[in-house]
Amino acid sequence: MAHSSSSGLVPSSDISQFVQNSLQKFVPYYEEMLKNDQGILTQEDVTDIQKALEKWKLGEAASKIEEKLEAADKASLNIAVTGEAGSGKSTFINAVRGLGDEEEGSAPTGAVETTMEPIPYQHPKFPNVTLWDLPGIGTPDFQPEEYLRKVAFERYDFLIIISSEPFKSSHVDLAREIQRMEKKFYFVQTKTDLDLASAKKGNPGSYNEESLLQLIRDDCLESLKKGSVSHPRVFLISNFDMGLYDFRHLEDTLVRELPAHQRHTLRLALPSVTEEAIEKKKLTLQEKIGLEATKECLRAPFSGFFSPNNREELEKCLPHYRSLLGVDDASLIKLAKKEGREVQDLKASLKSYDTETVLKNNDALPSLVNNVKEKIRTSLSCISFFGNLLSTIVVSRTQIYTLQWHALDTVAEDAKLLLKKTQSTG
Ligand SMILES: Nc1nc2c(ncn2[C@@H]2O[C@H](COP(=O)(O)OP(=O)(O)OP(=O)(O)O)[C@@H](O)[C@H]2O)c(=O)[nH]1
Ligand SMILES: [Mg+2]
Repeated sequence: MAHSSSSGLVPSSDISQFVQNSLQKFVPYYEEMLKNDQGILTQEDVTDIQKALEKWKLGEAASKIEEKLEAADKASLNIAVTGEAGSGKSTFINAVRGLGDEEEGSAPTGAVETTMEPIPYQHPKFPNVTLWDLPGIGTPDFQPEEYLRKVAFERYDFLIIISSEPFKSSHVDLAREIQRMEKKFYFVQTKTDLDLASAKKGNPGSYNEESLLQLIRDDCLESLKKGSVSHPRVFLISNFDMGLYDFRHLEDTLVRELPAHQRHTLRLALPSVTEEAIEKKKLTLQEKIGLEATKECLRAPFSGFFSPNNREELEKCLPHYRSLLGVDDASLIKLAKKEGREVQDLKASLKSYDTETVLKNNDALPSLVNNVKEKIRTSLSCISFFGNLLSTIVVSRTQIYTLQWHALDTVAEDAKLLLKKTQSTG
């Protein structure tokens, strides 16, 4: 038995197995993702794709995936950063964009003439992501409603209210107004490094960082609740080292609370300041590789074969992943300068710059036809769904995706290594 298609005949047993495997793995994989507020598909999308697969409408399932991937790629984000003068708004914006305060395109910091207009700062790698440096709040005649109207609050996906000191009535009044306008907002207390340093100096014997941080958080929350802000979220950070304190929780909260199509962009746009952040970026990119693979495989039976060129593919995807994970040349030059080291010294131990070895390692992986399925299953059990695509006639297409997984793994390991190297000297 065979199904006919525009490009020829496809053995029905292959397609049948493919659809069965997809259904068996796709739904549980996304159930897990959705439970953790992750992924770029919504519950509705997953149901639509499932239904299409059950009805053997493979093209329809592929189109749905394509539509969602495109929406994720095109997603724009507008993030407002507000707070009192000198609280660290501009430094925060620079740090999130991965820029030092002195770098070209960075927001001016320190003693700056306050502007009355929001200033947009585009993310250097994600032009659709804009951070808006808002005029300072807290002047004696501060009117939250008028302020929000003037800064065009409806433009923003969410607002970050920054303070370097305990939150005051101006913060509370602003938050209540934002809440009334049904926008999301988060409180961020900067300069935590200074707070901790002075507490340590004052009380070196009884100093305990974790309990002090908890005390500051509790204090902040209490004063905000007293001001009738419902469910406030407070994050303590240092703009000088986003790898410390609560930045990672802020990052997770922001990503989790965004609509599915915007999560992917924000996760990738935030700086790779911890191993955890690198790992999460990797998972985001793996989901994308998996969905691309699924889409291609669903279409493959009707679009014929192609013969992938591994070297060409690597030369395309390695620089892309290096840029997304901060291991690209520009990032290395910046890092070397900051650390007072040579770029070559940083590069020497990185594997992703050696295309030949990446290629050789990929070739040395167990034979594609027989063992890639196993390899993917063991290296990433949560995405084993995608491994099952390999049991179909689409091996040649899948070869590219296997290579992308391998390239991404290599770059992520490099990013972690670089982080360790710079942390150990920092
Ligand atoms: N120690 C420490 N200093 C910080 C931190 N964030 C900002 N600063 C410093 O605080 C000063 C003010 O920071 P800015 O980012 O210019 O503050 P701003 O809110 O943009 O100020 P205006 O634009 O004048 O309203 C600068 O000297 C920064 O270097 C931080 O987390 N820790
Ligand atoms: Mg500023």
